[in-house]
Amino acid sequence: MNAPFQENREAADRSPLKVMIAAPRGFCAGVDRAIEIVEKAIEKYGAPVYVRHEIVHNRYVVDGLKEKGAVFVEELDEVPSDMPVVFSAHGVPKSVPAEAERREMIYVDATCPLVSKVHRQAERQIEKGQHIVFIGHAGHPEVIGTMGQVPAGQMTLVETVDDVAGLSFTQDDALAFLTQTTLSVDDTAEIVRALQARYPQIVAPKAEDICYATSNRQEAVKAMAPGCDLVLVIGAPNSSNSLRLVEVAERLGTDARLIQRADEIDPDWLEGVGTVGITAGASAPEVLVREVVAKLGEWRAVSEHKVRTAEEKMVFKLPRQLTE
Ligand code: 10D
Ligand code: SF4
Repeated sequence: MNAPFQENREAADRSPLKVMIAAPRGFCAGVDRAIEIVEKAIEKYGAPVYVRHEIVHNRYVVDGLKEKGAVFVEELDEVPSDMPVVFSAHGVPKSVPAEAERREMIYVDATCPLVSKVHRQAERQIEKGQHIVFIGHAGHPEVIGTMGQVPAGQMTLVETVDDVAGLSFTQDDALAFLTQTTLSVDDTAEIVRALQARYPQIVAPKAEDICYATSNRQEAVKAMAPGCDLVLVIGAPNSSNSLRLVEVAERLGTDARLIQRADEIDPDWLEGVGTVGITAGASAPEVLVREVVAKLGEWRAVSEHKVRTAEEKMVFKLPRQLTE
């Protein structure tokens, strides 16, 4: 059989696959800004520029910046004092910039302004004498960063409704709550309800701490998943907002898989599947979405459809030290 004939036959055999693509998806304004900060820091100071923690939770992004001259480390003590360092978008405890100042280092803070907003609220609540109940996932860098804005013992972490039941505050205690920016909107609402039921005096944040990007991406999956047999979420296993997108789809009864790259898709997942939904976490670049669609197109006759639930126009300014 000659090669062109075989190609035509394979194309004819490929059964149709409807590919729904959620919007908004992928990069948020805080991630765009953080990546640009690293690029601009390399331009300004020259390579290498150190970055404390993955700038955002995405291996493709991190590898791309490594090629441009970024060196990723987990802790500041891994950075030589005469080298510039960028703090990741997730934020850092106060002790980190304090240590950089003590060592007279050049540092650039890429903490997302929406995470910094939560940091400032935490400071204000402590000034008012309120103990903070913080809703978040233990061990996540944003949680470590936010809890590190206040003196030890002044913020208590809760992860679940059960944790709220285990709190030993009374209704006479001055309490306030704050949250991580990348939580499940629905789970958080339940935890907040439990807190308010036990502690009616608890002070809520001025505005929702879960950010616009997190809630928009969850909303889009809610609109898309019920019409899909399978949802693919492009994101890393350590990406909180991406993991939440998998949960949203699963709770609607749709199978969902977290993948970092197209080569992780097992063709068996597509058995009996007529419609696949695709979304991407806030740290996953669009090029990876196109890679996934192209991979599906190798196996099936793909038709693409958008499911848009919101428009996003948010842009954050770069720190002045990189624009002057
Ligand atoms: O794990 P995550 O969702 O907090 O971070 P990721 O780097 O995946 O996405 C960007 C979100 C940030 C920096 C936290 F707001
Ligand atoms: Fe900022 Fe939200 Fe993006 Fe996090 S997910 S970097 S809080 S915009």
